[in-house]
Amino acid sequence: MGQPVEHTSGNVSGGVSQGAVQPGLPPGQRSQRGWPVTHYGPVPRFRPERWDFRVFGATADGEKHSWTHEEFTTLPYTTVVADLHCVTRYSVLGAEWGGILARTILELVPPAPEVTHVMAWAEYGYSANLRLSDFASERTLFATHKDGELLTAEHGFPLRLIVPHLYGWKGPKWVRGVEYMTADRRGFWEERGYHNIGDVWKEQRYSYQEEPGDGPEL
Ligand SMILES: Nc1nc2c(c(=O)[nH]1)N[C@H]1C(S)=C(S)[C@@H](COP(=O)(O)O)O[C@H]1N2
Ligand SMILES: [Mo]
Repeated sequence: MGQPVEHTSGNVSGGVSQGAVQPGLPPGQRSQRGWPVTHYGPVPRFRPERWDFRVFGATADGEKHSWTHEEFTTLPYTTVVADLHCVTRYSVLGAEWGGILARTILELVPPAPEVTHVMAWAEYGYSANLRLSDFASERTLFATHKDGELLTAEHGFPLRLIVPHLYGWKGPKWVRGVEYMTADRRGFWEERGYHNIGDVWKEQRYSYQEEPGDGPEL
């Protein structure tokens, strides 16, 4: 097998807008009309009776917690307006995401004091590591909706993570859980050449840009 690559398909007919960089666009990004679909691998089928959302690892009480789909969707619903920035340089601007704040999960299942990072886990073993501070951002959201409508399967239904200030790969679609970690560990793309932190405003795209302390040895 060769190196995996991000694959974008569908809904790209609007094309990339030309002209001046819009204010508010992170460096090296251009505005994309429509909403492309970008991921590696197949779209999983949602089976509500088998779906759960798990929080595990270094929880404060040492216990794992899980919600059924029905339970999870009764958690408090919030909206966050945020752009989606793919490291392949397109940005989808002004989306209104609806769902459950990551902070709500942290309140319901507090991490142990020594937790520094989390791993967001999705179907088929896709994963993305985040600093606890990025996960705990007041704008980090487990989204069920975009612009008032349920997510479609290819965009992550029933649940995806949105971390507005990090590149899109840090937000797993079809997310199924969070692991609390007491040390950093690389996720799927972070092991395959993408930056361990992935801040869009610092343009942290690739692992070769990492500085000492940005991530575990590759
Ligand atoms: N499970 C999973 N989630 C994923 C990916 C993936 O390959 N698998 N790709 C990420 C990348 S690189 C981007 S840019 C966004 C794209 O989201 P979209 O397809 O809804 O636009 O999803 C992210 N979430
Ligand atoms: Mo991406």
